[in-house]
Amino acid sequence: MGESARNIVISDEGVEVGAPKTTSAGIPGVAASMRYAMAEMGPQRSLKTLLGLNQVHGFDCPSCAWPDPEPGERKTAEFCENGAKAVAWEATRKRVRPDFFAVHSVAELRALDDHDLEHFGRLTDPVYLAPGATHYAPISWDRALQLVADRLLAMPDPNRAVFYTSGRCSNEAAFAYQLLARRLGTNNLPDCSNMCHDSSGTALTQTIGVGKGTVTRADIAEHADLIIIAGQNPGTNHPRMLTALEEAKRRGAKIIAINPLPEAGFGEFRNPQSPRGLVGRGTQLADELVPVRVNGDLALFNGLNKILTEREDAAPGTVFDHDFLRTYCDGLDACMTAWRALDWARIEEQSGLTRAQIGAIANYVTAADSIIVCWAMGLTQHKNAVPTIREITNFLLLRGNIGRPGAGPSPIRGHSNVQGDRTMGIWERMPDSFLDRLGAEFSFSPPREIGYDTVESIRALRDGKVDVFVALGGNFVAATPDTLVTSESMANCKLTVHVATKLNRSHLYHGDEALLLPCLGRTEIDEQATGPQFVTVEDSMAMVHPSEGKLKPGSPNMRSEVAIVTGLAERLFGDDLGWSRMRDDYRVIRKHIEHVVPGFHSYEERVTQPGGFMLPRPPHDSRTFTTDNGKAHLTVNPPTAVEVPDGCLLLQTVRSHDQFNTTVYGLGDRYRGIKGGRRVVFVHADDLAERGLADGDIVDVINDFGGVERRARRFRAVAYPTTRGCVAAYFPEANLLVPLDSTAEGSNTPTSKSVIVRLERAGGSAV
Ligand SMILES: Nc1nc2c(c(=O)[nH]1)N[C@H]1C(S)=C(S)[C@@H](COP(=O)(O)OP(=O)(O)OC[C@H]3O[C@@H](n4cnc5c(=O)[nH]c(N)nc54)[C@H](O)[C@@H]3O)O[C@H]1N2
Ligand SMILES: Nc1nc2c(c(=O)[nH]1)N[C@H]1C(S)=C(S)[C@@H](COP(=O)(O)OP(=O)(O)OC[C@H]3O[C@@H](n4cnc5c(=O)[nH]c(N)nc54)[C@H](O)[C@@H]3O)O[C@H]1N2
Ligand SMILES: [Mo]
Repeated sequence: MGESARNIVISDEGVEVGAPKTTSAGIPGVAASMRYAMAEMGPQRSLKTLLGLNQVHGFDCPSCAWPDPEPGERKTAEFCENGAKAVAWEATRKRVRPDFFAVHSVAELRALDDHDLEHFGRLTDPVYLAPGATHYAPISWDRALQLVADRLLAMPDPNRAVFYTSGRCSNEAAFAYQLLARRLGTNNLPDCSNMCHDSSGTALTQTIGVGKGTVTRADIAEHADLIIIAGQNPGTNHPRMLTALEEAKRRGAKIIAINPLPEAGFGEFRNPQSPRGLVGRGTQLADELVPVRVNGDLALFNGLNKILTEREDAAPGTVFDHDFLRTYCDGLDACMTAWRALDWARIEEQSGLTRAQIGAIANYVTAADSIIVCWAMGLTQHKNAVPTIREITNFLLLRGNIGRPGAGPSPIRGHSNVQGDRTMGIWERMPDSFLDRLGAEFSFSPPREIGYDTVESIRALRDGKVDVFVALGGNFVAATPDTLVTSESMANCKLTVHVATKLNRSHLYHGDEALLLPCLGRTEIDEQATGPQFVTVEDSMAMVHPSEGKLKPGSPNMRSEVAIVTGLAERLFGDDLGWSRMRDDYRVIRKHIEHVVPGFHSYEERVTQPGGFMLPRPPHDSRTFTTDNGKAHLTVNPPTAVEVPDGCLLLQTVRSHDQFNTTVYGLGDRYRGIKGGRRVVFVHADDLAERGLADGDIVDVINDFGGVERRARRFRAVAYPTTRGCVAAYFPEANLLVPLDSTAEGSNTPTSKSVIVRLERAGGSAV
């Protein structure tokens, strides 16, 4: 559809709807990032900040986990539109000082939306909400940390504390934080990963022995013949990936996007880093856009593997890599038997695709020597997410697409250091080998009982089993499912504590007492007793590198995450594990990491080399599979799909182009043609018509899981080219529809991409 084909319509709710875009980046992208930077930071600060972004001696972008190019190949402006927004958002000159809280009560702030809350600016000083108080009030760091320690020590059982982490914190802060929790005696370390790539970690560990992807940026840009991108919207969420895809296209690689939405990032890409991209024609990225039904990927990959099996049966030795399968894998026979027996009618129904459409993908597959499959939340947030990703592993193993250039599984991570936080031990179920080494390094006995993940934490909060809730970043209340349940449950705590850069909804749903502790962000200089410190992070491709802020801290009273965590630990335990030395000199923490975490030998030396170093990933490095028997496992994953009752639709919750998770930069979604509002639901025109609805109608979106009505009110229906029967709305506005008790089997990730809903015309009559 051309951009002028649909008139701009302003709905009752103030949303303007235009046509979805078919091109990405280019001048509009540059203009959008500059507008943000100037508004938040002004000209000089913008220049200084943006030019330090993702450079060898600069700081790591706080946005996504996409890797940087090799040191010599980085551009002066090595950032994307959305990275620039993330940086501007953090480096803003706006401040939330204690007098702000004197004026605005918690109740008053609750009435504001997520965009407004963060827009007030950076938190500057610790503030405390006393029992029964209506306003946060200033408190000294000393009293604040002592109060947290007192409440933690007063608990009858360490498991009555929950320590949440969001994926932005550094390796050093994460390591100190998990050490504090375990020294206290609990593994209650839920994190954003529980809602994100846990299904990937689970499936990959089961099949190839390591819960991470096995490819590098160069594999995508320089080596792969075919790149399949399933359930990921890189144009918005990993924009620098488009540059790597462009490089791949220009040397002749093929790209297939599997997605119920025709995302702009798969169309023509105008690279903002090259003159050609700014003025001339761009590069068409996707060769095929496969409009899968939401949650249809397990059926789709089963169908694909079935076709490959049939072609192998017809001409033995021509399709599968038998040498590889014999040497490195087991489970092939059972899989082939299962694939041969599959029924096409069922695959077509579940995937929403015809046999011919899946056959067309198979043609690309057999023509490609090396294949990478990339994926993100479109695959991980479903009930059958783990088997879906196992089936993708099957698909790759069949043709030996792992552990060689240009081939392998590539879960594309979300938060910039979410992968590193896991490596550092932020996990409710770290293996005994890690706990043994941690105990030996610090001469204590870490707890062994599995802790709460995110969903279990909410249940425990709801059931009154948590006294103290601490969050190192993130926005627990807004990011998690069943918002109404979660927000109410927080009131069951005695104390809630948030270490944060900016005000958000979670700070307003609190326990009997609450604390907000303002921390430094990535962009800022972190000065400790031994001088300025850098921190380290791990990207999606397991590259570990330093990050060093360049800006003067936003307030003299902000502290680094490491200083806050170690400061709390000292008040809890005295200086028993050398907490003060860790705070004074982060090299001390890195030395401990070197002793405890595999792959970090000579950490200090290697991480300060330009570009950092790559962590070992045995399948990538040497086709070694650290499973129970040393083989990569092919597994039988019978196709399943969510059954949608008559009249209902399957809702997926997505990110707009103008947000980072619950951080809402602006009320638009340029690529999908939305301006000035976020309460929209994207529905196929025929699905609207079938319900007697039309584009522009205002509807309630309702989920009835477990016999409980969850109603998201007054969304503007947008007629959109999504797959029939599938609808989309934005996260976090739609989170109140995501049932807490609907989670992925094997990973317990909330099923944020398969919510069964019905639409009702707002104000009453059912449709
Ligand atoms: N600018 C920006 N960057 C970000 C983030 C952000 O919010 N803003 N968030 C970060 C984080 S934490 C993460 S985890 C990543 C998320 O990155 P993405 O996973 O790209 O994020 P989503 O917006 O959830 O997009 C999901 C995509 O999957 C598709 N999809 C939905 N259901 C299905 C399905 O059943 N099958 C298939 N094949 N596709 C489906 C949707 O149409 C959409 O294109 O991005 C990271 N980067
Ligand atoms: N319905 C639905 N729900 C989802 C998803 C979905 O696709 N659909 N996606 C899920 C996914 S993939 C994820 S990762 C989670 C995200 O869940 P979270 O990680 O909990 O949420 P964020 O929105 O990323 O957190 C934003 C807050 O982090 C704080 N912050 C920012 N920078 C820093 C910093 O440097 N240090 C500290 N201490 N704090 C900082 C700010 O106060 C900001 O308000 O949400 C999940 N929820
Ligand atoms: Mo994520």
